[in-house]
Amino acid sequence: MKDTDKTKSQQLMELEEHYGAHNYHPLPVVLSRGKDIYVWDVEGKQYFDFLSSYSAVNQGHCHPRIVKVLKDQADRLCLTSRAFYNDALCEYEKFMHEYFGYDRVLPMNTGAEGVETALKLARRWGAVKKGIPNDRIKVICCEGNFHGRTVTVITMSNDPSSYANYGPLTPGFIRIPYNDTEALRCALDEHGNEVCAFIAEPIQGEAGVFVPDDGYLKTCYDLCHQHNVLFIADEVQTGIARTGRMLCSEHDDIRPDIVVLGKALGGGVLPVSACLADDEIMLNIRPGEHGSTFGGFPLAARVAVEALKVVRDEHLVENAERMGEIFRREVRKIKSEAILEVRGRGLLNAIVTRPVKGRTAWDICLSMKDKGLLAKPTHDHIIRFAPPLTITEEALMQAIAIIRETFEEQ
Ligand code: IF1
Repeated sequence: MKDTDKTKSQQLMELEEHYGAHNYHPLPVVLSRGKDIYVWDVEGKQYFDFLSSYSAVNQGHCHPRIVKVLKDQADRLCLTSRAFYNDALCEYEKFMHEYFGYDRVLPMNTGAEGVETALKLARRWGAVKKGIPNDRIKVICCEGNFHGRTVTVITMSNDPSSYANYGPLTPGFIRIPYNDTEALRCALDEHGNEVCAFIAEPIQGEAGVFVPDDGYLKTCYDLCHQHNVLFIADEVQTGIARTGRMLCSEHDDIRPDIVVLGKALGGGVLPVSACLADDEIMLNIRPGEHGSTFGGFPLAARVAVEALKVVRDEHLVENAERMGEIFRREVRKIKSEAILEVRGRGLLNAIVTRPVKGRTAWDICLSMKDKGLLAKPTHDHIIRFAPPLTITEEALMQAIAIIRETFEEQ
């Protein structure tokens, strides 16, 4: 086909095919604009964004307050490194202390860096505070986890597409079933003296929005503290109001020893991540023992403060809770053999599907795309639905109509 016969989208997708690494298989849509809950492709077609860049766009695309702060700071001071102080980071650190109630924040950039930082904070605490011999320190993690894609982090994964054929992995991890408190109890009874931390997602996102039993996190938290083990909550995807609480851990009324934040902390415009912890954990890493060129840089510091102010000022926690209840109530009414289960909390939801007449979750997502809604399957048969938390009930009902039409057109 001659280029002149191809759409702009087709021409652009071919560029990625020829010049980009093939580490993704995107849905065949080329986006060029975003505003609040909507994105537009290069042909000008409008879509509901029901992925929110995996919960990094909780405040909506190109939020005017966040973009303004980004632009203003970009005209003033972008980057200093941590070799010097700057007026943005100091104020961000105080803001994070007051907003989340932890003594301190350690600023990083990506979620994986945040998780790596949490592991280093926990291992360091295990060595210097708990007195675990350095080469014996263990971390307990959960089957079905997704914590990022660095080599140590993929060591925790039991998904071969995450860890296979990347050479030797990192020692010091014990993996147990998720949502199984007896498995944690046994692991702690056997290895507790050498365990510095237990790490878990309060809801497993990539596993397909796997919501654990009520009380699971609380029981794990109590078991950890009975064995002098830190509880690390990976809130990169579930945090920042996504599940109808500022932190998903709040559903079980626990205060994790280390919280990892990412994604929406950057307001959908920059990679911003962070670890929150109190002095007893945070101050074991001394100057020069951990860091990052961009971690907490002035742009990120200002954007993150505004991103969190928007969550508070626009009551996104409450909206996520209320819209999520409407989503699950309405989608559960859809009559389709393809729907096995509808699950989630707040506006982190998923439909577990089964093929009917050979129609896969991917086919369903392609059909929703044609009708103006973007979502993507995880693990082949589970479709995640996670719109920006700014969505109104009217827009939600329009989106649900697309989902209903797509499933009922079987
Ligand atoms: C991809 C999904 C995957 C995360 C949790 C840490 C990180 C993530 C709970 C790392 C990142 C992203 C990564 C992206 C797709 C998406 C994802 F779970 F959200 F669907 F992969 F599993 N902890 N999740 O969810 O944060 O380093 O990416 O900033 O890698 O394909 P990051």
